[in-house]
Amino acid sequence: MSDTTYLDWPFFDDNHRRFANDLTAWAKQEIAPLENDDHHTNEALDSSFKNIIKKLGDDGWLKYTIPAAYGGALDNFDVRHMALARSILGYHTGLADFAFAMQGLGSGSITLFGSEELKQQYLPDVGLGNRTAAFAISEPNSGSDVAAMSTSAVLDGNHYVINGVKTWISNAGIADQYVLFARTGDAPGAKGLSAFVIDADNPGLAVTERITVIAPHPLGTITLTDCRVPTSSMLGQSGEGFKVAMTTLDIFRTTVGGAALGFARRAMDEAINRAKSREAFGQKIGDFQIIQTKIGDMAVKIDAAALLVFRSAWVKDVQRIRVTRESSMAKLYATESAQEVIDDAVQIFGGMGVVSGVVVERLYREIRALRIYEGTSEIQKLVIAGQAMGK
Ligand code: COS
Repeated sequence: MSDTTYLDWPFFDDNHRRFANDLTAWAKQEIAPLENDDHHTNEALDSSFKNIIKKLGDDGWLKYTIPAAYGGALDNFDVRHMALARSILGYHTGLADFAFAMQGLGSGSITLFGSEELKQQYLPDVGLGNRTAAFAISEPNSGSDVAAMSTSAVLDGNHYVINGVKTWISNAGIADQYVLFARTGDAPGAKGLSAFVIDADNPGLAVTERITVIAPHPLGTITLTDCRVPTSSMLGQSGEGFKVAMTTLDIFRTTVGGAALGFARRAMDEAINRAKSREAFGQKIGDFQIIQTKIGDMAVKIDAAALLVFRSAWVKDVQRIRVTRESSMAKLYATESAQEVIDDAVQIFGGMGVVSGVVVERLYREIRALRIYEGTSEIQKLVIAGQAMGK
């Protein structure tokens, strides 16, 4: 049983504690049995993923990804609820964490920058799980360097005509709508970008590739060919796209740290059970100090990561200020340390740790992408250095 004393920290109020306890009980009942679902084909993966979204939607958990005015559970985004949710769901399966996360990331820019009409149109169904959301920013030649994107949106009357390719897009092929970033202006780099919301059934949008990754989740490439979207589907103002993307990522990077925490806690629990049951040289391996030092390191890393994640969430929720520095620190440390915790758990399992289907083997694959998506660890260090040096 995981340590839950972190819930007593002053970052939380009783609503968070109740939420965490209720979601933990629900996830044990509804998500834990799905841990070993078959994801070997895209069909099996998609069906498992849609099942999870439906469960999360039916039982009200997706309401924490949108504001109350549009059917959400709380007046505003509460990063602490979202980070707790990702941690608790991620403890059981990366796919459940990911389903929750994408509803938030994929609709977050609409919540933050959308017109009233767009919010009314999209958010209620996202919160119910009736519509699946996606966030399309990366391109074949523009991942970390967002400002180098080449997808173009050209004004034509009261429409924009979008052409380009977006890749590594989570939920490609499953999503009902995409928040998509494109170049609208002559201004160079970050200044010429704008954000749009585009329906998946727009005839100018096609899913042109499905990408298979080490920890299965729906991922692919979309191609926009003379894709016409009304000017009213723009999020924020023309030229504000980079700000829309970065402001959204400032919120969701903290929750990536939350997911990493869930993976790390699971790995530590698995490692402790293994240490207490596996015998070698005439005693339980957990009686050897060399194993105990690994467990000690895991516990410290997990608490340090939790402090950074919930500090960042608290600053955003309570102080309501920009958290670029705090969210980058939370994502960087929580994902990197979770990778170390999981690697040690695999080591404690020995040969069993690399057997397909064993939990720590799955976690070893699950954690890897978190050090890359929504800004690599190297990008987080640049952002933190920029903030520290007063850039
Ligand atoms: N919130 C609001 N505005 C921001 C911001 C933030 N977090 N970060 C930058 N901006 C603004 C800056 O203030 C600047 O505005 P002005 O020109 O008006 O001053 C503008 O955006 C450009 O900022 P800058 O040139 O300083 O860019 P940065 O160096 O801050 O950002 C990195 C560059 C590499 C950090 C950024 O592109 C990034 O995070 N890349 C990774 C993207 C990513 O996560 N890719 C994966 C796809 S998402 S799954």
